Amino acid sequence: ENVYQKAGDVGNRTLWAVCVIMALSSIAFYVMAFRVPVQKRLFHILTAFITTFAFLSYFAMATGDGIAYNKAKVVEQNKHVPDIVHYVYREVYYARYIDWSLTTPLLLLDLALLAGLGGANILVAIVADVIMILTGLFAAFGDNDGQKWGWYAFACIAYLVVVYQLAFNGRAAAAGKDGKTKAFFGAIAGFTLLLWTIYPIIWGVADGARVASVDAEIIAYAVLDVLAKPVFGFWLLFTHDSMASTSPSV
Ligand code: RET
Repeated sequence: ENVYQKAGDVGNRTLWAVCVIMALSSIAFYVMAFRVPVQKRLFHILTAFITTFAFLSYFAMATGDGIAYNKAKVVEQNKHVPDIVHYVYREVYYARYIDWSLTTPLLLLDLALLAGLGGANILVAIVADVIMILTGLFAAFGDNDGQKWGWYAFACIAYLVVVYQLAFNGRAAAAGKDGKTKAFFGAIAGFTLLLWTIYPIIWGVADGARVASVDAEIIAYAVLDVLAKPVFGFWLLFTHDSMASTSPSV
């Protein structure tokens, strides 16, 4: 017998709730962008785009777009009877990966500009990040364990490159800035790394091992997404607005 793992009412309502949160925070960020001097506006625009992409992705998922099934073969072995083969179909919300492939580079750019990270390091961080998301997408559609966890392993290696760029090169770059910027970069980059590290764990128990239900997966990502985008954004913009001069020279 085939088994289907899909979202229920709780999952769907959660998707709608996050869709509304992303829409409202995008509006707030665009309004804030108009109110700051143009030299400070780059952070506001970046951050507003991040929640705009997330809004579009949540609208897709809440209305049933950007979702596909991944089929996995499950073989039950039993000593005395022939093997029983059945298939488990689980929803994969691929709209997330489209969102993440655009928004995680923008989030990194926010942090890189805050720290004053150099061009080569920014490029390495962003390319590694895109590799992480795209290999994660292939992992989500892998149809056997070797393929699924193989892609997952590549994604994790790419993630370590991102961590290295932020934690070492980012911090080194920020050390050359004024005390307030330095301390703020330490706090917001630490917050980011903590949150981002939870994503592969959720993936592992949801899409990976399929122990978590689709509703639980939706709720977990919803909490993380709200912290990683709107909460991160308000924190960054309010702090940045109150600083004398940390605007990037672009
Ligand atoms: C995947 C699975 C493969 C292994 C790794 C992953 C990392 C994902 C991350 C996502 C961050 C998303 C954010 C979204 C904002 O709303 C693709 C889950 C390492 C770090 C910050």
